[in-house]
Amino acid sequence: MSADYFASFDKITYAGPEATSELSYRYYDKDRVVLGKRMEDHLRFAVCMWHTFCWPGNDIFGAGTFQRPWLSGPADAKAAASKRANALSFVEKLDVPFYCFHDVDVMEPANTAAEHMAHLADAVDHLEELQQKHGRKLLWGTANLFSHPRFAAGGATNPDPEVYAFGAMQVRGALDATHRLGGSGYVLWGGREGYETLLNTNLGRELDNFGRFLSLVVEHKHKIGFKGTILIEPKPHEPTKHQYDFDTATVYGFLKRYGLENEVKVNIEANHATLSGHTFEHELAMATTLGIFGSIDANRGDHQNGWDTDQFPNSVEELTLALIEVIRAGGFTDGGFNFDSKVRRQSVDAEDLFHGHVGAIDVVARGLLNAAALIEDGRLDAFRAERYAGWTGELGQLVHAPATSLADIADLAIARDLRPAPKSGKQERLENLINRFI
Ligand code: XUL
Ligand code: CO
Repeated sequence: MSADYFASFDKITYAGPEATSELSYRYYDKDRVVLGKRMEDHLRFAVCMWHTFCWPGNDIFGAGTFQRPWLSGPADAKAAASKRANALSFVEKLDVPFYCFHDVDVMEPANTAAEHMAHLADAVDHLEELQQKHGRKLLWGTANLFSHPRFAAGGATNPDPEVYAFGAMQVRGALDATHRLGGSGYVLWGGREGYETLLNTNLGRELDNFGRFLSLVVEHKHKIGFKGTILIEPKPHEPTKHQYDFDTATVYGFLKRYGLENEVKVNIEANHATLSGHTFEHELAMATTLGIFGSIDANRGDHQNGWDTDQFPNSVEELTLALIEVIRAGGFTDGGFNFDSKVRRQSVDAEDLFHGHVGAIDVVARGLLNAAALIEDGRLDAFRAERYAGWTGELGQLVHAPATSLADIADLAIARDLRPAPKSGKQERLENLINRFI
């Protein structure tokens, strides 16, 4: 087995919609300018370490199915280095700019806090070299406070302050590493920050501990001069039954309560959005409206399954609707599209990793082109503006005038004998309009 697992693959290039090769981009043309910005700068694609390089293809009924050389031997320093080298080589082959990692994804496993810091430091030295060698960058880093048995009852919401302190050590290490590697952001996904049963849970204590944890992370970020964004990734449940970061609106309430709404933004994952009973575009629109839109984990769920299947995105419609919201948000500042997606357990070939990513990159790029065309067409935005036009008129202004009371508005409705007629929301017309651009 060659040291470079991806040696037999060529770099993926743009070949247009009529391309004959299955491993070419048909829509992602990184230098093409869309709405005044290069596609690469709009979309800021990232490959994730965990699903693509760390997951062996196991599930709860069976062992790993993937033959990745760095996963087949003992989990030692050599295996960790091979994994990192192959990961960065893969990102270069895809010709996308970024990757993302958890501390434990990139380092040799550790048994103690001191060993954790030492092994992470080795990994960061190597990643720094690899970033140079392959010309790739870090979109965001994070710490895994959910896999090790010590975190079964949470990290920042664990009833035991010693586990909290261990988690703080990991986050300090991962944030410092992200800063040193020039990362654009730092993510906290609280997979086990929640509870299983109220019978053993002190909700108020856990929320206060979690708020304190996040405040300490923000304080540390400023102390070390990290200019990137701190991001919370909402998810309603799985693995925990009730997760505190349920969705964007819940996270906003939490940030407000602890005075962090101007310091922390959200990393929105498509499959988490649908698990919380929302659409992907709802979560994006809510984050933009609340001023906390940061970054995206791109993937999709399965219409029949109620769990986080993390499949590669492949719906042009879903991505078109999502990209409309990203454009309305003014695009990313330091966020990007991280593929928090994994190939299926039967997709055992190295080539499957390319098919997954190439298709997903193209579907997002197509979403961008469609959304830009819809916005340039203007009919969608014009209808929405027209629907709310009354609010720029006399009555709308009166409602918002500070001196106006509820009684004033009620009296006006009586005095003017208001008999407002229902108006069509034109949903079917707008749905048809979207479909004409897909
Ligand atoms: C889990 C998930 C994580 C975070 C990073 O559902 O999305 O991979 O993105 O911890
Ligand atoms: Co994610």
